[in-house]
Amino acid sequence: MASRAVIARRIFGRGGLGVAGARAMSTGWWGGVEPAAKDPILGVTEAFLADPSPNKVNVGVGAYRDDDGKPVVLECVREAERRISGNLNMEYLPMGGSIRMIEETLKLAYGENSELIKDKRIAAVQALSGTGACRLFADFQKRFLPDSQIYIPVPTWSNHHNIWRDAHVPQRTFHYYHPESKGLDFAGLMDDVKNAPNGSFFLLHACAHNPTGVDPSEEQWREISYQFKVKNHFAFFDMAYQGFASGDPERDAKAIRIFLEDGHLIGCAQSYAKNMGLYGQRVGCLSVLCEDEMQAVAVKSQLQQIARPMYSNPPVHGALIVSIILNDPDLKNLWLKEVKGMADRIIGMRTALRENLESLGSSLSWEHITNQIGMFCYSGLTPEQVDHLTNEFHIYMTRNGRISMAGVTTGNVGYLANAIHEVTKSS
Ligand code: PLA
Repeated sequence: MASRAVIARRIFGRGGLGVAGARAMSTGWWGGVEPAAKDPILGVTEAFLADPSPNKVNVGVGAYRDDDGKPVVLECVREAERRISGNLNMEYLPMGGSIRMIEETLKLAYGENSELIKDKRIAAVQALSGTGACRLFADFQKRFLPDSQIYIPVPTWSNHHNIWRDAHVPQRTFHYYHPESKGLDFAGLMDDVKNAPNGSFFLLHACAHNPTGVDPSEEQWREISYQFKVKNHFAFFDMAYQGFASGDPERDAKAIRIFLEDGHLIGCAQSYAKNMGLYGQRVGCLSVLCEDEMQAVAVKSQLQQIARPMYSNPPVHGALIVSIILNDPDLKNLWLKEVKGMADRIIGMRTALRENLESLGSSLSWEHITNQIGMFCYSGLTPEQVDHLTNEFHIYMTRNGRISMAGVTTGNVGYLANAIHEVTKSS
């Protein structure tokens, strides 16, 4: 057998590897790489897929299923695909993505007749879905305001922490959820807003907060916006579930509209993963509202420059689907109907889960299941109870007790309720 040195000479020539190369070779190139921790959300899907049990239930990741538990391609998307078929130009999009898609996407967040859009005050680029939009913003924040921090709600979508960590933006937290009341900790939130240094960055969930399903009321949003004005804070809205809170995307943009009425300069991440079911197409948008058109041109050019060395330009197919749907009034109406259909099925499952638990004689209160909104139920189950559900009943959810209501169906709700009752009845 050839020695490692001989192999190295064969691969790297007479000079061999040099000192650094030899050291790397002696430990293997990646000898220092430890396995990464499992992702708290996507790791649940991996575990679910590996489980051979026929009874298994996945209420981990927030991916909508129909009442048979099947993934859904919306009718409006199918029609858009039919129209694309055969005509698709697969050339690169510009660095900033599809202009037509962005125009329609901004209307959803800022309003159909927004003056801000007409005045071209919004710097917007197509992003790799909501995650990519958040990451692009975090990198932009670091590049142009390197000393700034970001305030993140407790709890939040776990990936928010990773995103701002990898962008090297220091993180602070603010109070959001009250575990006893299973509602909003409004007093704690307002205190944190008041006590943060003037001009701080805050990450806000525009609607259908993940994981808690608890949103501020309209009145509370007005107070938050007012206090942001007093403190000159910057609001960055992550809007990953527009349409899933109320069934109506327009109503779900209310928090953003309140901030706009009050004259804030906001940032916004939008995603079509959930509300158009385009999960794997990775289509979304990052927008930054600027003081005037000139500033918006500059900001957009910088966002594009951040994108260029990372992925050059965003994918074309999903953007085309969105443009076709939103530019055709009939298809747009069909989309709105389908979003409402998804939201309504989830609301129905909230009622069913609660009723099932109550009819099993659970002495605990399950009112929060129907009070919470959006895709998730923040059940209050402990990590140990979740482990119990997974190990004994093959029910998969994140260890923070979040149940993706989008995965609950008429067929599995009884089984789920019974298992939850079993693991909670002694508590
Ligand atoms: N922001 C929030 C608050 C989210 O919940 C999610 C997705 C995203 C952004 C990003 O979605 P996108 O990049 O696919 O547009 N959250 C999911 C999936 C649905 C995930 O963790 O990636 C979840 O199960 O929480």
